[in-house]
Amino acid sequence: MSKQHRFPATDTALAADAPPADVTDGTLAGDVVHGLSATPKQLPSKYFYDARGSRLFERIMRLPVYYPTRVEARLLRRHARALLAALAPTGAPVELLELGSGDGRKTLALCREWLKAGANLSYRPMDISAQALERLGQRAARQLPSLAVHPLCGDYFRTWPLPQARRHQVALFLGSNLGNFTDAEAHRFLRRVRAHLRAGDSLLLGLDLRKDPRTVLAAYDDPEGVTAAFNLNLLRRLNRELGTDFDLAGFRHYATYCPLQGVAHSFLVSLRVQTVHSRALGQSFRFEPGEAIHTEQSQKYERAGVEAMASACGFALHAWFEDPELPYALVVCRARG
Ligand code: AVI
Repeated sequence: MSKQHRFPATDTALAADAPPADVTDGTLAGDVVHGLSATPKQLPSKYFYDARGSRLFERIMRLPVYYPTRVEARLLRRHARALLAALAPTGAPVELLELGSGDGRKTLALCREWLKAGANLSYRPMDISAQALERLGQRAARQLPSLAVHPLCGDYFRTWPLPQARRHQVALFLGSNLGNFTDAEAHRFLRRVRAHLRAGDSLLLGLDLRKDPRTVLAAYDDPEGVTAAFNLNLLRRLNRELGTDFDLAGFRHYATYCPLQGVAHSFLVSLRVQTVHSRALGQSFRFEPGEAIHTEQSQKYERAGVEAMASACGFALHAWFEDPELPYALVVCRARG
């Protein structure tokens, strides 16, 4: 699964005095020079998802301790019809736009239910991975031949199609992907989504909620070490693409969860003093023993905060579907006029 939406992973609390992440030119080289020269050091989580990283993320989603994927799929199954009623209340034909669809497995199951309920549906999965869209197209043709699927490959906001006169736009942003943004980035992202919708159109967000801190922490520190491999793969990628000489054995995955802020953080911690050199950048970076690179944040939400964020970005919170066992929410937002 590709993750074009991942902005550089900075955290306002961690890097209060660091310049905003978008001061870089947005390239891997620019982001790495900026991030490894900053205090504390940081690397954008969007770079997790090379081919190996995407495969590792697929494995994470199947881990027993990684509950978000499972719980979200359960909510989509349980509330498929109620979601349709909340997202498209007028019964008008629906243009379903999924931001970061990957191979669309969960969404196709939702589409099946909506078609059974008589919805007039057109599905536009958006992703930067042409491969994932290809797989999605094949799966859709096999499982739901009557569904009109129009994949869009590239940046969401560049490929977003013009709204069609009689179609209600329903945007999906699932997987608690919003949680990998800082607050400011999440607001900017939602405002951009709002700008592409008309008043009355809808947005469905899948958001992980605050819960027992031990449950959250376990999801980011699995005993099989898949999350550790996923995190360390970032350094492997830099070795390949920027000619760095990171010794992966010299760094360890470390995850934390702060129940006050509701944020899980992932780090790569240097186990000794070491200097890493990049051939491509012509630059070296020194690490002290115990020095951390911040690689990801995963925000866990609460309803009041989601309501305020939606409202600040031009949406009204319209419906909330929450799992009774493991707090996770499907949030229906309506674009305000
Ligand atoms: C993609 N994203 C929502 C995942 C998360 O939970 O933050 C990425 C992830 N990182 C470690 N495990 C999963």
